[in-house]
Amino acid sequence: MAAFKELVFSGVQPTGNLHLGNYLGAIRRFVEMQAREAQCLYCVVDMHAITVWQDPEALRGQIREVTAAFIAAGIDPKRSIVFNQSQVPQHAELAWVFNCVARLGWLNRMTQFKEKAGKDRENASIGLYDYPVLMAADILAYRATHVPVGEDQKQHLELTRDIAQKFNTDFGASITAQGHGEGFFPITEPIIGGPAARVMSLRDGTKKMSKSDPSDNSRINLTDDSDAIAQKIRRAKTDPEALPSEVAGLKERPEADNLVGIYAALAGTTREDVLREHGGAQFSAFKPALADLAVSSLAPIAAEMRRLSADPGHIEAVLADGAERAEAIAQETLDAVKDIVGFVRRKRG
Ligand code: AQP
Repeated sequence: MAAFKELVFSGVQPTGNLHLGNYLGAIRRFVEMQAREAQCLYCVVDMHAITVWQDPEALRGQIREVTAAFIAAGIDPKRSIVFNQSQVPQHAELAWVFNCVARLGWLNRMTQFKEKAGKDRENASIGLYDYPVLMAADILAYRATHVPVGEDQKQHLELTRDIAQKFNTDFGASITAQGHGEGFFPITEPIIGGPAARVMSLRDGTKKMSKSDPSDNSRINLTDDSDAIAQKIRRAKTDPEALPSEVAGLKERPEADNLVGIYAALAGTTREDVLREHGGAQFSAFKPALADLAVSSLAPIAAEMRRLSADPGHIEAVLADGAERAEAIAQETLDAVKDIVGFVRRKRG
């Protein structure tokens, strides 16, 4: 592998209903990262998806759909490595080692597990509980230095950093003895931010836009056509006031704040700039402007996703090629981890 200064890793679950939040908070940032002096790996995290029930036939389609969304949004599978997690067994293998590094108390603090398991905690899968440890393995199998994610993943990224730190400390002497210098795993930097780090539901500005929201009107799906996008924005919940002229005026106005944030992210600008232009406007004027912007940004992606999805063979070839390239990097890490931990391993070549 060519020596890159930065190694970028991120993933998206193939759990259906890819939406504007996934696009603005994650996928579009993945595309931006390609322009940096970095090796980027973008993963369809199917092993994470099965922590809650997935219909097998639907799952296969969803894996291809997320891959198509990556490419349609501008990820170049020749420059970046695009693959699905289950084709690279080193993720699961490293997760086991990390299960023995991470502490129960750390996982007990994970708010996403509490939200997803809800009241029926006893009935949640062990995979759902262990999700953040597998996520740490996804990232650290490539010793990734940067991870672009939405704000909801902040706590999981902190856990990844804790696991890397503890591994480096616990095995410090062995790491040095094996010739790896100071720390073996990097303390990965999360890349979170911008006006759309947390896109909210169009029906309730206090709730995250989410794939699993039963109301389709709560989100703009990446597969929505122009009419559906415009209609969902028209119907989006708002308050009766006009837009303020300054960002401070969006406080306590979650729906207005959300729509202004979406506009800013789509236009590649800031909330301040949007309010400079639209401050004082009623939603009856702002919503059509937002709808036009959303349609012109998203409709070409949906059309390209449809075109790519018509050729599943091509998508599967992209994933196979990506898996092979990803595995070569991950295997190097795993070999080193086994030596550091003290396993006796089969020597290669
Ligand atoms: N609303 C959001 N705003 C900004 N970023 C978001 N992301 C998710 N929702 C938003 C980011 O998208 C990336 C992929 O997310 P994921 O598919 O791994 O899982 P998720 O967060 O579980 O997606 P959902 O839509 O929220 O699904 P459910 O309904 O199952 O909870 C991540 O970088 C995430 O931060």
